[in-house]
Amino acid sequence: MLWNLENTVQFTPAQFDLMSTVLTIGYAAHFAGLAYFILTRKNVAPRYRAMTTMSVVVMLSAALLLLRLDISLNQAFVFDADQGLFVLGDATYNHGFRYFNWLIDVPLLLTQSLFVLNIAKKDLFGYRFKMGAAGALMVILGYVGQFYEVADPLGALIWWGVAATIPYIYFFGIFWRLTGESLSYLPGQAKSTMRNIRYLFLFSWNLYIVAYIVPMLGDFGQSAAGAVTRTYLFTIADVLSKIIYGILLGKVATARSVAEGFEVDGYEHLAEESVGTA
Ligand code: RET
Repeated sequence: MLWNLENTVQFTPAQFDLMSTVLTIGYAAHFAGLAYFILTRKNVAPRYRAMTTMSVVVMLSAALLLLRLDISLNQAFVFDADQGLFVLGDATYNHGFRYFNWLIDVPLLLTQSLFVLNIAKKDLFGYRFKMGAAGALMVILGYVGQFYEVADPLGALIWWGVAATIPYIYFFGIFWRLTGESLSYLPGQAKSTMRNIRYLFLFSWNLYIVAYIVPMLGDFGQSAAGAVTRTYLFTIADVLSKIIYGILLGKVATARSVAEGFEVDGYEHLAEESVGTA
C-alpha cells in the first residue's frame, strides 16, 4: 500500500499520538453510537424502525473498520530510537478500509432518510435504487482515485475527483429536494430538526471532499502534518455525517411518532406542540 500518503512520511511521536488518538476516538464514538441507537429504538413507532436499524448497521460497520484502521496504523509503524521518529516497519498502512466503510455506509445513510419522509410507496424503490447506486459509484471512483494520492496528486486525483463528483451532485440533488419538500408537512419540532439535518448534511459531506484534497496541497499535503490533518478532517466528518445525523433523524422519527399518537415516555410535549402546527 505504498501509494497511501501515510506510508511515505515519518511521524514525530506527537504526530503519531495525534493520529492514533483520533482514530481511537473515531471507533469509540461509533461503538457508543451503536449502544445509543439500540437503546433508543423503542422511542420511535414501528413504521420508523427500519431507519434506526440502518443507523445500527452503520455504527457497527464504521466502528469495526475504523478500529481496523487504527490497528493497521499501529502494525505499520515502529519507533526508530536513532531518529526519534515513527517509521514504516514490515507492514504498510491501508487507508482503503475507510473506503470499504463508505461503500457500506453511504448507501445506508442516504436511503435511511427516506423513512422519515412522506414518499409514495410506488416511488420508494426507485429513490432507494438511484441514491444507493449513485452513492456506491461515488465511493468506488473515489477509491480508485486514492491510489494516485502520492504518485500524481494534482492530475489523477482531480480527474477521479471530478468523476466522483457527478454521482455526488446527482444524489445530493435528490436528497436536497426531498428533504426540502418535507419542511412543508413535518410537524412542529420535526421541521426545525429537519432544517438542521440539511445544513449538517451539506457541511459534513463536503468535509470529505476537503479531506480528499489535502494530498494536493503541495509540500504540506504530502507531509506527516498533512496526513494528520486529513485524518482529523475525516474523523470529524464521520462523527457528524453518521452519529449526529442519525441522532437527528431519530428525533424527527420520534416527533412524527408522537404526533401520530405513539406514546413515548418523556416526549408528551411534542404531541401538544404538533396539534397546532401539523
Ligand atoms: C470523494 C472524491 C472526490 C469527490 C467526491 C468525494 C466525496 C465523498 C463523500 C464521502 C462521504 C462519505 C460518508 C461516509 C460515511 O461513512 C470520494 C472524496 C464528491 C461525500 C458520508
